[in-house]
Amino acid sequence: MTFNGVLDIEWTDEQIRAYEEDGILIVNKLIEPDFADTLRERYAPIFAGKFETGTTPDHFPTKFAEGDDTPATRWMANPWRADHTLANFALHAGIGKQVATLSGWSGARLLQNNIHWKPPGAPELSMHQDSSYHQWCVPSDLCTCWVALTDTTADGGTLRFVRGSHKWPRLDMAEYRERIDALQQDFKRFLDPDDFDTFVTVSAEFAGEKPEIVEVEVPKGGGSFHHGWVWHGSDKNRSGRHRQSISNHCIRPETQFHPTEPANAWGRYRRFGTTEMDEAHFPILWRSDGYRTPGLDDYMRAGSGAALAA
Ligand SMILES: O=C(O)CCC(=O)C(=O)O
Repeated sequence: MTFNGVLDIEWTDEQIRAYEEDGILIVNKLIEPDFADTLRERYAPIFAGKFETGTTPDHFPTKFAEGDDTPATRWMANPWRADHTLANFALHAGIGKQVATLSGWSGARLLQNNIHWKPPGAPELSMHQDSSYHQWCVPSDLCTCWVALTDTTADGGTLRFVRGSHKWPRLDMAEYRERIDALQQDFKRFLDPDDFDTFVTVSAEFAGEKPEIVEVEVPKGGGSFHHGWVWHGSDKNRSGRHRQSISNHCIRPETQFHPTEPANAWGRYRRFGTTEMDEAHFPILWRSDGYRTPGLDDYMRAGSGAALAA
């Protein structure tokens, strides 16, 4: 049995239809507010480089001392490798089930877990499409569950979407490749862009569409789901409040490595002689037939996670 701070949600037909149509679904409560507080309390030490397990997260561009309020966006990928408490969100079967049942998949595998922290004054985060960075996955279908760990408002730099943009015609792969290369070389450009809307403007013109922006304004513990091709990002935090969030990018359980497309940083987890994904790095959180990567619950219950076990 694992910590039960994640809600067990049965989606209505209307919610599933809305997600298909808009590529987004906003929900006022996905996890318990107490659980949101517990997760948020881990942010100051982990961004200061204190790793409970001794393992470094996969991407950790900048360290910030505890108490440092510099108005810069803090981000890291796969902090679950470093922290048992954060693993209680990242590896939770309930998050996998929410994603899979909303997307119409047989289950959900974790591709990448992110944490973001935008202190007052933190800049915009470039609008982007998650799937564009993961063309090395076959299939490259993505769904992200994003949860606010503080109450969010439009002036507080919350997550924002372009409704229905997953259905827009897409730019060619060379454009995406250019963006990925730029991202690899310079995270700052992504976390503090000159114009965070550039890509959406270009993409909307190409599609002949007028972007309809939707801001995720929810109480802490609420959040959203978005399709991998939905344009999203966040505006500057113009409020006097900190804004923290956690998200899981998920893929279908049967996803494999593309045989030739470079997998960027994720290529280090590719095994020799096979395109299969290793569950130690891309665990299956939930599958409708009851399968779940063995050992996840033990990992969630270890260390600081023991305090969360029900
Ligand atoms: O929380 C944010 O500002 C951005 C989240 C996001 O884009 C993501 O996790 O993909």
